[in-house]
Amino acid sequence: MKPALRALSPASWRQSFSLDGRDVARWFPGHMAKGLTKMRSSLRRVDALVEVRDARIPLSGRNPLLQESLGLKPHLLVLNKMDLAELSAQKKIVQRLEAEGLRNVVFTNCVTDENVRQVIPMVTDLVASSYRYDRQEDPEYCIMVIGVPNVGKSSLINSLRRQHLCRGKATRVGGEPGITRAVMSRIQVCERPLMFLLDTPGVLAPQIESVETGLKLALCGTVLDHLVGEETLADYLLYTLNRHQLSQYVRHYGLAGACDDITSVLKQVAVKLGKTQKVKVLTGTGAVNVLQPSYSAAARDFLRAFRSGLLGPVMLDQDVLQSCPPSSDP
Ligand SMILES: Nc1nc2c(ncn2[C@@H]2O[C@H](COP(=O)(O)OP(=O)(O)OP(=O)(O)O)[C@@H](O)[C@H]2O)c(=O)[nH]1
Ligand SMILES: [Mg+2]
Repeated sequence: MKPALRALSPASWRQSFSLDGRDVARWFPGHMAKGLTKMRSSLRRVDALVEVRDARIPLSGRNPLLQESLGLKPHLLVLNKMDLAELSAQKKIVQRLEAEGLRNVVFTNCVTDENVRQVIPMVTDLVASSYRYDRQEDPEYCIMVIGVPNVGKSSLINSLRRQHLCRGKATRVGGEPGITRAVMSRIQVCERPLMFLLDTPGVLAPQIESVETGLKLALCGTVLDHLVGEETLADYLLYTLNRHQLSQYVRHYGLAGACDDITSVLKQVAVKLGKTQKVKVLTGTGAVNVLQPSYSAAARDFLRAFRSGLLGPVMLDQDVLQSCPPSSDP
């Protein structure tokens, strides 16, 4: 009988992910530092900040640097990509954010525009309650959209324009981090009230808090995959799915069972998808080409399937949430 997968029992699965030797510092490209300097200098012109985070990492997806240098303005937190997030602990997430001083939070999906209509009323209320002077004298709102790369900042701007102006795209969107490279000019998103948004490039902190936080950020596509290594990232994804008992990947790829060994999983995925590569092998009679599974192509497919929601919704910050002190609420 062919052993399709080294199907280990969950009891023998990894309890932690081996992180040694990974240099998270290299994941911070230079253009981000420039973006941050430009954002600081544009800060005077803005009435409030809209911070966008990936709803799958509502806590680890923060950039402490942004809060430190831009945190003096009224602040709305948009937890975007809610369609990809497992939100059964939504109340706990909101409580935890409140404890960090983030009281204005909205969950959105900028592809389907879900909850996006709540953003402008929340921003106007926030501005009205934060400034002493009468806004009637200053009918324009200028808001800066901030966040780590690839969380949907530009998508939010486009979604707001669809909702309030019935107009199309004003700013470029893409599946990779680093699509927006410069602090853009003001983009109108609403007529009444007259509101302009400044799109900004995604900025990661040069020192990511821990390698695990770095891997979560990478899984959500905030750094280029090759900087981390596609197979490493696929391994962290497998470890995460198994730890959260999410076995949709087994059905998606028609595997024999859940497994904690990335080499076995990628081999099966490559064979199922027909992703093979020619490799020269030296034999006694000379070199011959043999077809081998392409582990890197399988890793890319595994990551793509996860990021497009095909492996089911996840909450990557479950560990951080579980480490919360119990709520004092009844
Ligand atoms: N599933 C899902 N995908 C989304 C959502 N919002 C945005 N995206 C996708 O996420 C990717 C990144 O979106 P962008 O709007 O370019 O993100 P950004 O934050 O502006 O990225 P940078 O400019 O690179 O910092 C794109 O492929 C979007 O289509 C959402 O709510 N759900
Ligand atoms: Mg952008």
